[in-house]
Amino acid sequence: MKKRVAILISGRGSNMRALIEAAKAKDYPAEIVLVLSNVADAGGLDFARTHKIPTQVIEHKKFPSREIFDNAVNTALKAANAEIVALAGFMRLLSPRFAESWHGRMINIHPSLLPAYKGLHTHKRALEAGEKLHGATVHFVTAELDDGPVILQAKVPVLPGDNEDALASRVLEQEHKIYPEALRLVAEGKAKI
Ligand code: NHR
Ligand code: GAR
Repeated sequence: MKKRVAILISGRGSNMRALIEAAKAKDYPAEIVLVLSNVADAGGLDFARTHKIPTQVIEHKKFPSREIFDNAVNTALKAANAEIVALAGFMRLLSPRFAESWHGRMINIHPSLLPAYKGLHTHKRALEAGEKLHGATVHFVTAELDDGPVILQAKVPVLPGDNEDALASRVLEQEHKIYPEALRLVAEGKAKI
């Protein structure tokens, strides 16, 4: 049986697209059953709709607190019978309670070589620090930001003359390779906490 996966997005959704494309393969161990966005006009929603994947918008700004927003997201995930949650450019911190209730079953892709550069603006900070090596990490999500066990990483060089955009697109290309691979490992039970 394929594992039922929900993807959470906030924007463009190129990593979501990579997961949807990978999941089309007959032998892929996961199926995408829901794409949920906290932003109503997230670009990724259109792609999901075109591919006949159920979508849902839950706007965080319509909720009085982070916890109440998280509860609404959790209710949607349960209604879709999701077994695994994949954050793909999802830009809202999740409350500890939510993170704990999906412990070992929620993963994220983060654009740095964790534990370096947790949080936001990773490419800018790596450039400012003069790093020679940068990359992306797929990790299990825990209550602590960008702190859960690492599943896969990809390294890319920082090249002379790089700006944020050039570096981001070099990293993104690798993200699209490692995220589907990492989800496969989790769905097969080969990567676990
Ligand atoms: N939630 C938990 N509990 N643990 C993690 O490791 C999480 C998480 C939620 C999202 C993705 C993460 C990233 O890979 C992620 C990991 C958003 C923020 C943030 O500060 C930080 C990290 C990540 C995602 N968001 C602001 C907030 O107040 C809003 C920023 C904005 O809207 O632009 O939630 O980088
Ligand atoms: C990706 O680079 C992802 O790693 C990063 O945002 C981009 C989303 O692109 N995620 C974060 O910074 C999480 N805070 P996408 O929407 O095209 O997948």
